[in-house]
Amino acid sequence: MYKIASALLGDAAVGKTSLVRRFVLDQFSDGYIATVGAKPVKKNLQVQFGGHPEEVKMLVWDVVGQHGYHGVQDRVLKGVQGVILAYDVNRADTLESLRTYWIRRMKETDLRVPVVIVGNKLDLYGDRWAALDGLKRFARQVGLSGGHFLTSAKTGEGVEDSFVLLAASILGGSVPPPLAVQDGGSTKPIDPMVTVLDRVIMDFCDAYGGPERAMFHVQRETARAGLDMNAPDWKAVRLFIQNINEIDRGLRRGKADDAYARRLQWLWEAANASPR
Ligand code: G3D
Ligand code: MG
Repeated sequence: MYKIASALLGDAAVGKTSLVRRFVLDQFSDGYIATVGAKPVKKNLQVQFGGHPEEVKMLVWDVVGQHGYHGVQDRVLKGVQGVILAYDVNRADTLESLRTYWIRRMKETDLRVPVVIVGNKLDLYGDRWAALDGLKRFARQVGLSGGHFLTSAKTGEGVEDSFVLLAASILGGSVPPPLAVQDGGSTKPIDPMVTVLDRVIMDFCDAYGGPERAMFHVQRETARAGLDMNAPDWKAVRLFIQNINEIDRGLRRGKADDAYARRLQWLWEAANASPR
């Protein structure tokens, strides 16, 4: 039994959570809920390797797509052996983001692992040949030697194939050449409130023994605080800080007060940097 860890990266709403859901549960549901932080999802699968089928336990991190969560995104990337980069074939900007943001994140964490690119929501796109053409051209431009697929989380087309190919590439163990990033490509300005929330989440994860244990609480407490990851409002962030402080208190009384003060200070600084 092989154990591998991977991450699914790409802009908000391209369909990452839906792809994971299709892959793991073979289900699709409408209803957008922004992914909080990063969610670990596991699936056992069979992969052809060395001429025979191998049992593989695959962990997929469903990572928040909003730009600016560098702490969460980079932390997850440090522990993975492969990446799926996802975009929406109906939104050209989400393909461009792979180059200007997501491949850059991989570079900045020195990640040299197999990559599969998927162009999702094919079911909504009229011309599959044009879509495939765009995907191939992009793969060539960034120097991707691995694989690429058009997918639909809705119909299921291409989804399993993408994950299985990634798993096989990881087992294969070859180190691919680095992907090309856009030189000096400017990314969109980052919401300071996103930066604070990212910092608070990582601080909590460190206190709580790492993201795999902590993210469950982060998920629950952001929901309780009514926090929108894509556009966090400072009042909701403050409520979130209060909520996780209750958890910290139960965990390590002595240090909880320091952590609370530190996090409120970050929030205060950011709120003053950007009056809203
Ligand atoms: P994210 O995790 O990348 O942010 P989600 O994206 O998986 O939450 O999906 C965002 C929206 O796109 C959801 O719809 C979801 O149902 C839809 N979606 C995801 N994949 C596909 C697909 O392959 N085909 C179609 N037609 N829709 C897809 P809503 O409507 O809830 O915003
Ligand atoms: Mg999601």
